[in-house]
Amino acid sequence: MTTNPNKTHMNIIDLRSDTVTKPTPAMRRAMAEAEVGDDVYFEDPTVNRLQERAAEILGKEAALFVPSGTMGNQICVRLNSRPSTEVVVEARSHIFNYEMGAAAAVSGVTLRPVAGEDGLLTWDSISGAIHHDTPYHVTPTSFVALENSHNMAGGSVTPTSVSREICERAHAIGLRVHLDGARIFNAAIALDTTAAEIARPFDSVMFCLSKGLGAPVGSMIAGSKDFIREAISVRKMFGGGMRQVGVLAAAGLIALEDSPEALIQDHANARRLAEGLAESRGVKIDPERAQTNIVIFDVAATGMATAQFSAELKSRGVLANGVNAREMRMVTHYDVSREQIERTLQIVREILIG
Ligand code: TLP
Repeated sequence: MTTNPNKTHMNIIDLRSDTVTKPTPAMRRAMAEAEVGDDVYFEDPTVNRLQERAAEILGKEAALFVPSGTMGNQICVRLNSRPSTEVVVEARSHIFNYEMGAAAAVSGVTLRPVAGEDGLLTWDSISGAIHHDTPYHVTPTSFVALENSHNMAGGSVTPTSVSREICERAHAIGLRVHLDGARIFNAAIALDTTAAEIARPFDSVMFCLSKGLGAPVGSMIAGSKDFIREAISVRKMFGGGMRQVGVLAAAGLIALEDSPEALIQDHANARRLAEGLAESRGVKIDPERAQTNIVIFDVAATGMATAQFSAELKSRGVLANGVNAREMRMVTHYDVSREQIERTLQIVREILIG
């Protein structure tokens, strides 16, 4: 990847999310020069290329460019379910907590959360929550959704053997399985495997171009040809049919080719951050749990709630949010350097001493 000018001009250290990354110079050039057409007529060559490449990388028959991860997940919820059924999800998952109740509002389904240790679901932990062959008055399960890496469980990863077992056992009773793989490339690095290997047993997969991969906008969904054909209609219904959107797909193509490898550095930075935080007075975190680019740590023993901790950081030029009253989240990404990680740790120490 080329040198990133975004980094050098920033005084603010923005650890709120990997969604804050700005497009690289190569992305901006590709966007300016993108060949475009009306994508609702399937005439945007750059979008078509992005979709083909995403399908290839994920090892699926087809893929579709969508405006956001939320829309991607919700198109999959719609297609994998029918109204008056339940979807089994992890208790801290994005679909359950951060998609504005969309599954109920737009697909007429309820969500059945199951809490997994470190966000990890196993067949044993979910099988009791699955309603299959139950009396008619029990809400039937339509499908299962996993999240890998798991955002609010601190970027934890589900081993491929565990997700494979869930998919196999679910398929055996006629249930589909969706993967919210917003950060599937981070998961692939942590698991020392490929995104295709993670995606293989799933019926539908969503991943984001606009998080660690650094594209300004967009996510992809991938699955069988039939699934994606139907997804095109649902995307249109949700208002996600876009026109000369090759200008965005061009950045997405660069993100797909150039960025996955650079995530290794984000993971090393997250681990360093977690180790430094573990040595800070009153902060609770097991650095071993920082498996990818997300660091969640407990500040309750510092005597500060997260709102105050965030405010103290902000007044010293570091942006990070609380996920609740006691846990903070810091996310490493392309626009944060190792020096900025060290500076963040120094600032945390200052706050805790002061
Ligand atoms: N995550 C955002 C916030 O919404 C929490 C973030 O800053 O991490 N799945 C997962 C696992 C996600 O983390 C996110 C975004 C999405 C789906 C939704 O993607 P967008 O924001 O593109 O709708």
